Amino acid sequence: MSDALSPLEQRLRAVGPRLRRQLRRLYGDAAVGPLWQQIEDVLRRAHAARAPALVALDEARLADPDWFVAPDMFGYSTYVDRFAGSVAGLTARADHLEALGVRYLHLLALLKARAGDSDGGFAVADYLAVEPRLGTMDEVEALAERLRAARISLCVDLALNHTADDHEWARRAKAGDPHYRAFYHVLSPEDAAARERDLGQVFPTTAPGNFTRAPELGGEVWTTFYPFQWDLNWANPAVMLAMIEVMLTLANRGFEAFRLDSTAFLWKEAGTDCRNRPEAHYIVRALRSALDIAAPATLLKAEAIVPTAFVPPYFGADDGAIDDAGGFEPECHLVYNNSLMVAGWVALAEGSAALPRAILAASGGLPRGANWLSYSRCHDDIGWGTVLGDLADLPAEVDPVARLRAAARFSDGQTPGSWARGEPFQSDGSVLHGSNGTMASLAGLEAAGDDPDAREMAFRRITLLNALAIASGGLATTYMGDEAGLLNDHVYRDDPEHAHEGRWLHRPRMDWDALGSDAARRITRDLARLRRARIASGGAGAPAPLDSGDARVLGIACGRDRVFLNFSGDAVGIAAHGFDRLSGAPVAATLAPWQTVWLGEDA
Ligand code: OTU
Repeated sequence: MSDALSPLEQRLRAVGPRLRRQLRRLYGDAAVGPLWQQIEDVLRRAHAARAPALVALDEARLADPDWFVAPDMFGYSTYVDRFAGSVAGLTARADHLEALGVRYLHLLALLKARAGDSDGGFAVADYLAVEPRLGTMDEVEALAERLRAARISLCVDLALNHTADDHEWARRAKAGDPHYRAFYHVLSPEDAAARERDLGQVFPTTAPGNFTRAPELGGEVWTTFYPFQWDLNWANPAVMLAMIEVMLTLANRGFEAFRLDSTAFLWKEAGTDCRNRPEAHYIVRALRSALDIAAPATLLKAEAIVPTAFVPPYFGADDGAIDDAGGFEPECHLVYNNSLMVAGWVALAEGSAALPRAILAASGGLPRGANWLSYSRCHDDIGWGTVLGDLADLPAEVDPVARLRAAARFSDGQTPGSWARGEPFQSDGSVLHGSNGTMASLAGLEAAGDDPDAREMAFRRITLLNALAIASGGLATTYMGDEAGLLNDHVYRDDPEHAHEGRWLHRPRMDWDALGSDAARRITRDLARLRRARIASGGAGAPAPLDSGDARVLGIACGRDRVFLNFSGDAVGIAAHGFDRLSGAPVAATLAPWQTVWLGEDA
C-alpha cells in the first residue's frame, strides 16, 4: 500500500501526472511516452545519487514549505570574482555575509562561461563546471555545505534561454551534428526577417536584432541577447531532457535555489513577440515538477523583466488563461518584483509614493510556499518600460512615457538639481530604456561629496529603498557593494571586453577597506535595524499597502507593524503615534525628508 512506497515512489505517483501534463502540452501525446521513460530514468538516478544530508533537507522542507517566507530571510547577490576573487576567497569572507544576517546567497557568473566576453557570465559554456578562474565544483560543494551550516541557501543562475556559442551542444551543432543543430533555432534569412518584425530588442544598441548569421549551421541562429548567446529550442524534447538532467545534477551538488534567467523568452511562436507564452510557463512547471520529485528542497526563482501584469503567473496558475487542467500548478517559489524595484526609483525621482503604492496593491495574493524577491538594485539596469501599464492606470495629467522619461532623466542626473548620477543604458537618453548606476550613486552619495547635509539625505534615500524591499515582505536581496555605499565604477571603459556594456558601471569590485568607512557603517547599521524591525514585526510574504494620508508617503503593513516611507524632500505630517523601531524613539508628528519610520505594535 502507499505507506510501503519510498518517498520517491510516492512523489513520482503524486507529482508525475503534473510533469506528464506539461510534457503533453508542450510536445503532444505521441511524444510523451518515450520522453517520460527517459525523464523518469533521470529522476530516479538523480535521487539515488542525492547525498543523505540533502535528502534530509528535502524532508524537512516538505514538512515546512513556507520555510523561506520568514521575517528573517535576507538575501545577497554578487559576482564571485568581484566579491572575493575566487570560490575559496568567498568562503573565507562568509563571515561578512553572516554578520549581515544573510540567509540566501545568489552567486553570479559562477558556472563556466564562454571565452572572451560572456555577458557577465550569462553565456554559459558548461553548466556542470565552475568557471576555472574561480575554482572547482568540489570547492563549491564545500562552500554550499559551509553555508548550509550557517543557514545560508546557495543560489546559482540557470540560464535556460540560451547557451554560449562555444557550449558543447553549439560546437557539435557547428560540426554538423543534426541532433545538436536541433537544440537551437536555425532560420532562413527570409524567415528570420519576418520574425524580427514582431520581436522586441533587449540590447538595441550593442546587440541589435534577434538573429545572428551562423554559416556552419546554414542559416541564422536565434539570439535574443548577444550574438554569442544562442537561444535554445525548447520545442525540442531533447532540450527539456538535457536541462532537467543539468538542473538535478546541480541540485545534488548542494545548490538550494536556481535563478531561472530570462524565463519570459523560452518559447518562440510566429506572429507573437515570443515573451510570456503559455508554453514558457509549462516549461517552468515541468522543471518545478521534476524538482518536486527528485530534489524537493530546491527553490526556483523566476527572472522575468516584463510588464507587471505578466509577472504573477510565474508563481503558477489555477484555472487561468494559461492553464486548462484545473487545480493549482506551481511554478516558481520566488519571483523578482522588478516593478516594485523600478517604482521605488520612480518615486524618488517624483517625490511621490503613487507608483509603489499601486505596485504593492497589485503584488498580493501569493500562493503558499511562495514569495517575492524584493530588491533595490541588482547587476542589471533599471529598465523603465516595465511599469508603463501601471502608470497608465493611475490618474495623472502627465502621459506615462513622459513620466518615465522624466524619472530616467532625473536618475541619469540630467535634470537640474538632481542628486542622482546614473547613466542611460542602451540609449543615448533620447529613447526610454534603462539606467545604470550603483545604489549609492543613484541615491545621491556621489553627488554629495563631502557635504554632510547632502550625505545625510543620500543615506536616508538608501535606507528608504532598503525599507521598501524589507517592509514589503519579500526576500529582500541586497546587491554586493551597496551595503558599503560603493559608487559608480568607471574602470570598465578601459577593459575591451566590458567597454561596450554600461552595466559594468554598477558592478564594482568589493572594497573591503570601504567597509570601515562612515558611509558603510551608516548603511549597514540602518540595514541591520530594518532587518531587526521586520523580525520583531513577524512580517513576511505578500505586501499590504496602508493609507498614509499623504500622496508623498507610502504606508506598508508589515506583520503587526506599520511602516511609513516619505519619498519626498518635504517634511510631511503623519497621524501616527508610537515607537519607531529604527530610531528607538517616539515617532514625531512630522516625517523628515526621505525619512523611514517603523512603528512597532507594542508602542
Ligand atoms: C538577464 O536579464 C540577466 O540578468 C542579464 O544580466 C543578462 O544579460 C540577460 O538575462 C541575458 O542572459 O531580459 O528577462 O539589463 O534586465 O537582459 C531577463 C537587461 C532579461 C536585463 C535583461 C534580462
